[in-house]
Amino acid sequence: MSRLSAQPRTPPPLLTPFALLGDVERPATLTVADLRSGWEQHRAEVVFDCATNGPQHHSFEGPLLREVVLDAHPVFDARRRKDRSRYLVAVTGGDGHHTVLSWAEVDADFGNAPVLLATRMDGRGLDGAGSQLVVPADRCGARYISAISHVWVGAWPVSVQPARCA
Ligand SMILES: Nc1nc2c(c(=O)[nH]1)N[C@H]1C(S)=C(S)[C@@H](COP(=O)(O)O)O[C@H]1N2
Ligand SMILES: [Mo]
Repeated sequence: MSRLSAQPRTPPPLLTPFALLGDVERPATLTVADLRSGWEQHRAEVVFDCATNGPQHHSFEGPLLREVVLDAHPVFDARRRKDRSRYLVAVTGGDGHHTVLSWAEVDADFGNAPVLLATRMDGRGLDGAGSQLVVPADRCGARYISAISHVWVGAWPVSVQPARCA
């Protein structure tokens, strides 16, 4: 038996990437490793309430959602606040659970919320599980989408039809 085949085999870690898509010039497929190496990592110590399990305390690390989304070049006019304020960010988990944020919640000129795409939870890498959305100011845990599969960015499709009275 060769030395190589005698080595214990550790299977390569499963990677769970997500798709960053929508009204962006540069759609991307990003793994947790990409999120860790491509952007500054921020830390958040959070407590959120879960209806089934009670309060959860966690420490998360990862890039800011807005920095990752900006690098995909959303098609808004970056210089115009009013234009940026029309956009939404929808985040979906592998099980279909999803949530919507307004772009303005995370935009530094508006809500400036330090929402993260986590790469680590409580010191453990999320490479296998997939990234998790971290919304530090939320009291409830429902927007902490785990195993993220899609991040969609786009404008609310406003109908400019005049409202009609019945
Ligand atoms: N993908 C996915 N993420 C999810 C959920 C879910 O059902 N699917 N539940 C949310 C809810 S309601 C809570 S409270 C937090 C924490 O839930 P847990 O403690 O069951 O992990 O995860 C959130 N993230
Ligand atoms: Mo929850």
